[in-house]
Amino acid sequence: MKTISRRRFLSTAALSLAATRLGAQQPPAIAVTLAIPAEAAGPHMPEDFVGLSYEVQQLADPSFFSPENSGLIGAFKELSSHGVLRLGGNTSEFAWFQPTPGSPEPQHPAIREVVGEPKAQFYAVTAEAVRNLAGFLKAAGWTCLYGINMGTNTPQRAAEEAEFAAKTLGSSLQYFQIGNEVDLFNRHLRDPGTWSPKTYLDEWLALARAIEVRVPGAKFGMPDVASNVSWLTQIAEMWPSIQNPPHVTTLTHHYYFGGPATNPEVNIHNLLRPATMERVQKTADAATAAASKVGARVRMTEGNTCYRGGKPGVSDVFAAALWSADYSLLLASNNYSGINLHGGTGKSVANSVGGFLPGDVLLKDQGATPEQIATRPHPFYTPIATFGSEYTLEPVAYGLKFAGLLSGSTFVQADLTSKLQAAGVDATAYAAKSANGRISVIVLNKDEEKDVSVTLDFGDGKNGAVEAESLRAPALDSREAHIVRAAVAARLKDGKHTVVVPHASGLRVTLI
Ligand code: BDP
Repeated sequence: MKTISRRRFLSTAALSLAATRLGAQQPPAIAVTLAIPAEAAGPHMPEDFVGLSYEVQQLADPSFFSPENSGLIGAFKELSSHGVLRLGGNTSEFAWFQPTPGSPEPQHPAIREVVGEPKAQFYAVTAEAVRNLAGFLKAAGWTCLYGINMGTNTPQRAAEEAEFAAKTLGSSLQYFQIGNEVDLFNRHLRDPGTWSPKTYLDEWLALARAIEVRVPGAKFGMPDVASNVSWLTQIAEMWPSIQNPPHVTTLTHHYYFGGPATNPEVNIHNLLRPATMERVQKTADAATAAASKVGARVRMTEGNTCYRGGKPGVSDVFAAALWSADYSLLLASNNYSGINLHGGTGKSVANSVGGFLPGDVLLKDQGATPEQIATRPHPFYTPIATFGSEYTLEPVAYGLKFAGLLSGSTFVQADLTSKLQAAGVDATAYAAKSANGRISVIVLNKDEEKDVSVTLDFGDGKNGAVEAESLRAPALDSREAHIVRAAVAARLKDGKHTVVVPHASGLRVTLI
């Protein structure tokens, strides 16, 4: 499962930035018993929960998402046999649809240039790129959330593109997203004096209605805010006043733990500590309450560890795997329909944030050579990295894949995490039952030092065999991650099973 070559690993390990150094002396494992109820009455984690997010600008090269790009198709399949590709990002506001070769570029409105936001570099999304995307999705077995420009578009052009995308993508299209991070449009795309959830909704409705005319029954996800989830609440409040509202299946928001790379608060310790997920839980509470008002589900459609392209030593190391596993399962257990971790090529993401990646500046300031910098993925947070013609799964992708082991299962409602944390270990746990009735428990021990000995109590008289897989790496700051079959006792004893989950590792135990 290892995807990073030894040479690359050794050279990047020497560059490791994180302060995590594990002491030679290990404290004894903390013992915790978790009672696992047999009833699965919680949310269902969809089969296609796992997803990735890419910039629309990625479509400017029609050979990237193409049925010919077998390396990328292989990497997608390795991550998930049926995931969801979301196309959006800051660059989506500068795309214009070119239905036939040579059809003229439209007039674009003037926009303000702001540090950290993309420059007004307009580019064409051609019919060929959309056709290739359709072939790519079919080959990978993935579906797509198709992002349409809102920042610099017209209803007529949006509808023309949507019609072509709907016809070309067919059943591979889940829904349209119009506009990216609209809560930040006041920065560079709209008048900060008037921009609000209300003016957004009016504009969005004009675009969605135009699309509905040409794509009857079109489905939408919205509003794709960067972080201001109160927009979801306000939209849900306004929703009943809309006559014949367009079919919104999903309320969406983004999430980055912190940023940019130069921010010292973006470090492994802060990423993994319980307070990080407590804040995630608050957002989830607000978002799911809004979604239930409009009869939709929530999806986290773009996110990662560190905005503006990620941070070397945090975003591209094993800590990010434990973070993504935990983050994914926390949202799944809150009834999210899925998540899309952002990534892609260095160029597309650099363009999305104003032309360069702050993580590169950080590495240069720390004295890294160009060769050393080249051993890092670009962008630093990307789940699938491009090294030459090779596509490799990064640690953050392994965490997502590990969480995906519960896809298709229904959560058992038990507050396992608070039991672990009350015992003084920075660990979380989730239990779910698969369609064929098998119970799995995932324990994520994010603690930098403490091992935890977990006794899973499945109830008296419960009998059965056990199998397990672990998510691990030599250290939190390793540029690698592994999902491997773990050696555990094969059978339950009196309905109980005790496993040690070492610090900085994850374990899945399934009763078979
Ligand atoms: C989001 C944008 C995306 C960027 C990302 C980042 O939607 O285009 O690539 O942040 O800052 O705000 O890394």
